Amino acid sequence: MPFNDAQLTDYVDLDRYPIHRPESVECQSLIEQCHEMMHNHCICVLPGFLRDVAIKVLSNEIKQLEPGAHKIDYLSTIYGWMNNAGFPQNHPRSMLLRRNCGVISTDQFDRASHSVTLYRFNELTEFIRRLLQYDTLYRSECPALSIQVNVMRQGEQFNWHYDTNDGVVSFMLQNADEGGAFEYVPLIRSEEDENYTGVERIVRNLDTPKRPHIPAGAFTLFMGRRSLHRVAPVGATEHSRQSLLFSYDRKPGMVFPEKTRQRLTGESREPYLGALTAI
Ligand SMILES: O=C(O)CCC(=O)C(=O)O
Ligand SMILES: [Fe+2]
Repeated sequence: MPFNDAQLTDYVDLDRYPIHRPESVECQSLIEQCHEMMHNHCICVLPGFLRDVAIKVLSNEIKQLEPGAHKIDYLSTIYGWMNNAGFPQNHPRSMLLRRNCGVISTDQFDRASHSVTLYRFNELTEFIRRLLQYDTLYRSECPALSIQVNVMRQGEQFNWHYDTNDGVVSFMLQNADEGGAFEYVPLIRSEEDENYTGVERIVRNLDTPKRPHIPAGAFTLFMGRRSLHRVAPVGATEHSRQSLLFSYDRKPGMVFPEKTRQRLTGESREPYLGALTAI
């Protein structure tokens, strides 16, 4: 596939997912199905979204960058946006869970890379805007995290947490041979009720989370603000698990907070106790 002059059709299976014709009956029905998935499951998985050749070039490009990935490894609260001081030792607000993972940040990609090229297709942004039913949607302009790749090898995990933004878009590029499943519990919390009992039962393996099948090449849109989720520990595997994450916002020029950038690309082994917790 040529680097210059790349077309959307080189990456996305437009016969199956005609996102280039958003007003067409076919695309309207696709969007409707996606809304239904979001409504019923808080996640929309579109298998076969990327063409096989695109999976290959994206995955290879990321493999080249893997040796330079930021290595994060620290214990983190589930409740990163809150002040978690003063809770009893065994309470979910006091739990610290391991997050060890490789992260490739936006600045590590060549401007002409396949990952950047895919991110910059306006048709993709517009499709996601329609899925989220926002009036406007812009690609993030964060120099570090607008495009983020999680690369995970044996023994690595991205433990239970909530996202602080809604509607994270990811492309699974490579699954691990064993482990590394994306697991989640839809709408386990609300703004009124944290449901600590439910959270504790999940973290202590007393309840079973959902484990959607997400094959390589799938497009995923996930609502993670109220749905507890994790990437389970990766088992024995020849290849790393690679997931490519794209960020958007309703307003132009979105940049992630410095704290988020530090925690995802920095070297600190300090536990993350929460944004508002005095250390
Ligand atoms: O790598 C993934 O599949 C998702 C990880 C995740 O939940 C996150 O980065 O917030
Ligand atoms: Fe997440």
